[in-house]
Amino acid sequence: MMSLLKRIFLSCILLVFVTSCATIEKDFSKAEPKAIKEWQDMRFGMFIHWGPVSLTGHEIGWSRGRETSIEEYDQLYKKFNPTEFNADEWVKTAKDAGMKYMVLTTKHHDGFCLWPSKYTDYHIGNTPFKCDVVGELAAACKQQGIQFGTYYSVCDWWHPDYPLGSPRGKSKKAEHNMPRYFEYLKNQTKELIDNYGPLGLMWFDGEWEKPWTREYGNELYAFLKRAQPTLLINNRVSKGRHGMAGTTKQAHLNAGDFDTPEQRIGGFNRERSWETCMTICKQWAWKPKDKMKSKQECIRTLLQTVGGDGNLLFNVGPMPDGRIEPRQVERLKEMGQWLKQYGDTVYGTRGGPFKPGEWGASTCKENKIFLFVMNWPKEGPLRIPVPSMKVTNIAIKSGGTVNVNRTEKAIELDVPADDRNSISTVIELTTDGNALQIKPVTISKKDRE
Ligand code: FHN
Repeated sequence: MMSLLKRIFLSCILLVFVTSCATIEKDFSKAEPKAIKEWQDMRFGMFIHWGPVSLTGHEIGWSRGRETSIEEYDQLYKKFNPTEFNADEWVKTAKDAGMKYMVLTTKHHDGFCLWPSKYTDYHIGNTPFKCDVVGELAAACKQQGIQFGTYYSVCDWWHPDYPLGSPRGKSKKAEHNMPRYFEYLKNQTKELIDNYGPLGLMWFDGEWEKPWTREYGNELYAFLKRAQPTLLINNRVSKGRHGMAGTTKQAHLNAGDFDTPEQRIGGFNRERSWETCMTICKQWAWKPKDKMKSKQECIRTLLQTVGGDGNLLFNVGPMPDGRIEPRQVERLKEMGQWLKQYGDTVYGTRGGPFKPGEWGASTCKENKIFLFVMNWPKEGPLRIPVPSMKVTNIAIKSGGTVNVNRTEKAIELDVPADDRNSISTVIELTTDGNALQIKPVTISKKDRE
């Protein structure tokens, strides 16, 4: 009798253990659906890479021990006095661009903190400027209705406890203590939530180096989600990121709520949230006379990204005096003007059903499909495959006329040359159902010829 009871008791314990493991396993790719939906609907955010390194015009983190000696780099903060910094201005620039959220490098690979952290002296409070940049930006975002997020680098080439140093994380530090560094990292990230939260998202980076493990990443993810359940955390918190493609391998094992393709537009994917991060110039941090993307390239990058069902995190690198370069502000304003006219084709939409390609891209919302035609066939109309839902109306949103011819297999669209928009001709299809139900299709080259 006793052995039977004992067996039943033990099997109950085993069942509870297995279930709880399964539950813990399941949490890793879990973000609050409402938080992810609201973030996806925003579609467009500002990335900001800034710190004392802007005094040199070289790349943040990477130039430490390369273009700038480690000794010199680590003393830059003593000269950092960006008196033109105005958080309200930065947030206004983001809003004028049509951006709905912002992510600031609170600590990059160089270890310098843009907030007066109580866990280190290497922070903005010990510069001539003293101002709590993170705090002022968080407050300005709240006041102007922009969601605030923080970038935090897992690798820290300055901190004595993190095992690797500059240049490029190649040098080993004599004395290091990774468990103690992990505590420092947890304390700082919790400090960011406690002092400036609730945050929209926490954007981790620098996860690729050996000292960081999947276990650290998954523990950190769970720790921060307990601190703020609505927080979104990118896939670079753990070890699943596949290089610059930014996609997650083994999502059930690697924590992270969204993928992070870098300096490229991610592939069409409605199954897993993703966000392309890209520079408006070439360098992440400010560089004098850096090459800046044209208006057409900036807007098309946004449309190709949202057409693939992704968000775009578009980066500026403010100058050492605290201003965002006027020419970058102007470029962002041009994006905002386009979004003022066509924002309803971007915000709150989903990518597809016509997948992005050489021709252009498309988005959809309820019974509307928006086509962004960027390259017309050399001759004849653009042929789009007849979607698996009736198209009840076709109209051009970007002015002029659109000539429509329907065949059994295709809807042929043609717009007179004078009515074609050099950035994107916008055409609206109305369907007799929810366009999101239409199976995504590719517009192949032969469709276009
Ligand atoms: O090394 C960083 C780089 O400086 C920059 O912060 C980008 C932004 O996504 N991330 C890393 C490179 O993948």
